[in-house]
Amino acid sequence: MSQKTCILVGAPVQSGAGQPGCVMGPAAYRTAGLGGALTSLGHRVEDRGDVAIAVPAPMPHANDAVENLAEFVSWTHALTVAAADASKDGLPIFLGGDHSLAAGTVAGVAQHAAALGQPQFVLWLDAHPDFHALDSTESGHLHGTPVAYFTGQDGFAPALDTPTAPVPAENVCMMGIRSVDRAENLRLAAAGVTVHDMRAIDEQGIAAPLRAFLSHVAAVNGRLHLSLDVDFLDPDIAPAVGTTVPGGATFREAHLIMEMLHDSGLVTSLDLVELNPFLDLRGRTAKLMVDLTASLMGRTVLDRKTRSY
Ligand code: 4U7
Ligand code: MN
Ligand code: MN
Ligand code: MN
Repeated sequence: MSQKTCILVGAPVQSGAGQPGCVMGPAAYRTAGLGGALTSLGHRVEDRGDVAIAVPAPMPHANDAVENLAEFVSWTHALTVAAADASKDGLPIFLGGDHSLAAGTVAGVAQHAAALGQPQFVLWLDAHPDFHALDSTESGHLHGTPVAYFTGQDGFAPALDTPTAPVPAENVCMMGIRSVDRAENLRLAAAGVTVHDMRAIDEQGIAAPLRAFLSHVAAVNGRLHLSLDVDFLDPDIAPAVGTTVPGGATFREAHLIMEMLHDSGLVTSLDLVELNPFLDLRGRTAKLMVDLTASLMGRTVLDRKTRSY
């Protein structure tokens, strides 16, 4: 097993969500034993603490629904820098925080990939595609926008410039999708994002589409960012999230994805997002997210050498 340096970066962002609680996410992951799980797998762990922003002056927007735009802009700037920086030193694990943080984390890791001359890919595990721009969101909750931002879509200026290294929309693979707004549907198709909705997973399973995506990433020597939204999982096993949608991934589907990702050796950065510990049941969602991270980082039931297939 290859030993990694895991860099924990807390991102206590909740300005992008519709209800408070995600601010407690980084503390919940530490409490659930994320660091210890990684060291017991033989990895080095460096915890950089939590990123912070200064309280910004309010920023109005022509779309009246938009909430907390100034906070979104500040977090995106701060996390882009933190992510580009942490990527130089190891495998960053961003402890969210709501999903608006991925605007910054993905922009930052993609900057690092560009500096290395490698293409950046993103595996987006979520009930939602998070493909709104500031002009199209109806809820105004900016955790519904990060993919549009880091793929360089229109609709963020002048609040935010296009990222310096936008991820090509064709390099984004989504799985678990089961709640898509009309504006997102139109723009996803136009942009060329690969979307495996739950209907496709019901029919094909998770392994075949994932294998196809991973072999493409490997063939072009890509770097792979994994963004894991708690609501990818079925709410029965992962209740601690503000935006539950029935019919999510099962316990084994989720672990199988992590196990296959581990075997691929391709993942170079990770977001753990949307955990709202205020909604959890005795820490079970936080612990499940830690266990999934452990599978991603090499935990197996059997020693590989004793496996018979
Ligand atoms: B999450 C939504 F309308 N699309 O824009 C919106 F369904 O990071 C949900 O994936 C966004 O949890 C969910 O508010 C953002 C809604
Ligand atoms: Mn919301
Ligand atoms: Mn999301
Ligand atoms: Mn979601």
